[in-house]
Amino acid sequence: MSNRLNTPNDLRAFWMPFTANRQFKKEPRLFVGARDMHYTTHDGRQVLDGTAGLWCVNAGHCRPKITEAIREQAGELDYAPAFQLGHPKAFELANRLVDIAPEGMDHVLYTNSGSESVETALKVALAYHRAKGDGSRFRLIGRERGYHGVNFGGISVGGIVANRKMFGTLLTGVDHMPHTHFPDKNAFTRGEPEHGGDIASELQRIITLHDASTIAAVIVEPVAGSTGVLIPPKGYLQKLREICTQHGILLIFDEVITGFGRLGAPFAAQYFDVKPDIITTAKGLTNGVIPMGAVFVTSEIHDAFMNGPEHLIEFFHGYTYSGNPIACAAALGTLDTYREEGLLTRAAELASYWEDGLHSLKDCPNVIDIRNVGLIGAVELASIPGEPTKRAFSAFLKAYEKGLLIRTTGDIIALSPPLIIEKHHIDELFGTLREVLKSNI
Ligand code: PXG
Repeated sequence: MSNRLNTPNDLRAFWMPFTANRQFKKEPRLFVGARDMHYTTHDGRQVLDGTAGLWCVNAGHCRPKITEAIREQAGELDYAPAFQLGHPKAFELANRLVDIAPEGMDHVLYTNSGSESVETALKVALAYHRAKGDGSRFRLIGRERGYHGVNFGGISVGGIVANRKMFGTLLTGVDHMPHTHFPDKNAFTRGEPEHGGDIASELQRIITLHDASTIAAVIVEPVAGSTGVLIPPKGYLQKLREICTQHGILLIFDEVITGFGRLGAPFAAQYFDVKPDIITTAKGLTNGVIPMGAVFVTSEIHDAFMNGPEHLIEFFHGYTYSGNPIACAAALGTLDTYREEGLLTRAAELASYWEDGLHSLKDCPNVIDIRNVGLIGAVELASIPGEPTKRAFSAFLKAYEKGLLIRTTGDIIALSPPLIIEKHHIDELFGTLREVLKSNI
């Protein structure tokens, strides 16, 4: 016992998520502070945040409005039961969210993460058809290389093999569309690729196979993030929308990374001008500071549940922490910060500068593709033969040593800085990344 109490910094007990635990614990990388665009490491170095934490710290770190909102709320109302009771900020926040959402997305359900937002959206979709008396629509369609969190619904509709293969049979009644990555034709495209929009017609093939009357919803990330940044080819999302509409299938946009200004509009639905029926969010909702997600649905979906005796619960779903007061306060502080600093559209102003900086890396060794949209960028590297992921992971470690935080997935480097980034940070980021890529990785 005394041994335990005496070892507060022993790293063994914490089994870290999505981490090479043994490598990490040999050479730990700990952050002990953060402000605006930078982290402070445990050995006292400043690290430029090229990834907004994990795509979530859109307003930058330790922003005063958010910190203060949390502090005040914690002293005023710490928790209110989420079921059959409420508190004012949950309603205020929902109204504020609906105001910035695509027109017609008029209702919000709260969750605690992106994964929970996805489960919630899939359940809403299934229950919606059933509430309308169309209960034969039980199938869910996802996409190869899709990432929709780590819970069972999400990994079932998701298409990242490593996240699925260990976990048994998953949900039944799920099918997948092909992914949209065509490196032979689209490598080094700036923005939306020309080639590949037609692949959306594969959805029609799947519908023909199963019959539309069995399909509840299609879920896609408008820009696939976790798999290594795949930008939708021109016309692709529009075509998915048309096909879903034609067959009475709900279209869910998983905007956990694209939501809250990442592309230069509040949501990707607005950026691409394609309106889904349901939008899932999390991350940027609270600037990553407190776990929280939100699922937006149309009035048509919401209203389909609002029938039967009024004392009965309309939808049997929710979480103890749905609309937690401190999370709501953090989200309101975040929305205030976004509004005051114009952050939900700032990526649009910086996108071309960002794009030029990113594509200037084209001549670096082992770079086989570069992709971008809004304030998202990806640099794909040739794998070391027989050792996939190693080159990008070495780049991650080198960048960290040189004071830059990047993310890697497979042999792809993904970048998604806080939306407060300035041009001189962009210069520094790509300057450091150039040095990393030119070193012997
Ligand atoms: N949907 C999408 C589209 C996501 O990107 C989730 C759901 C799940 O969210 P939670 O909050 O349950 O983690 C995500 C999460 C990366 C990376 O580096 C991406 C995510 C999480 C961590 C790292 O690509 N996306």
